[in-house]
Amino acid sequence: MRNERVVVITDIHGCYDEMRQLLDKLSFDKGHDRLINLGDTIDRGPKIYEVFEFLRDLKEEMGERCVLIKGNHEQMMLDATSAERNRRYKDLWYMNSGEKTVFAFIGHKHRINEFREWYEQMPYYYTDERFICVHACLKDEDPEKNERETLIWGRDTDYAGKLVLTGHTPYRLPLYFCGSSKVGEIREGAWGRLPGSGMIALDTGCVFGNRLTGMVIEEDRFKVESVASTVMAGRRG
Ligand SMILES: [Mn+2]
Repeated sequence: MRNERVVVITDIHGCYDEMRQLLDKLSFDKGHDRLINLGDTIDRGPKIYEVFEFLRDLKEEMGERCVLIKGNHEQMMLDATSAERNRRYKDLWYMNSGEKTVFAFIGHKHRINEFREWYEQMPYYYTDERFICVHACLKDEDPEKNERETLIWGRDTDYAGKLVLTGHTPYRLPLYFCGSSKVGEIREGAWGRLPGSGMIALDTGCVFGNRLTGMVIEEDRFKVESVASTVMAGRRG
């Protein structure tokens, strides 16, 4: 759709209040905009269940205009709660704050296992004419030509293919990478022209006490905004 605004958020990790504040700051309109979340909705933060409920209801209302991409944390949860219940997967998830998610759901009289299918349906990437969205990174600009590990866990920054929007690796500020030598900070609150190639990294470590950052795209222009975290600084990883 030609005039559809695209709103991109990432790495919410249970930071419900900051997510709501950021969506307001980006003038998010669920009746008309497209919302893309780049994954990692669960684990670590204070209001994991509230984030789930909010995004589930939005997806219900918005349908295809709400794109919820899978991050490594959703993947770890799905692996840990699958029928095989592999001990190694459970250990990996719990080492990455999985218990916090388990207890957040129990605190609301639910088990996260009830919603496995909802999380399972999340795609690994989303492609638009202008950009690609993925949780962690791409090596090849064709998402299908990447290993799943790259899509959800990768930390490469030397990508120079078609523009990709990512989260996963927290930086102090939103950054633009292109190839092995180019890196620059993205200034907030100002409209800029959408680059054709490279990588825009939007995770600014809200759950670690820094900021939650999002982006709005209109035609070939974009703007980045952020809100302060209310989480006390903690362990990184
Ligand atoms: Mn991640």
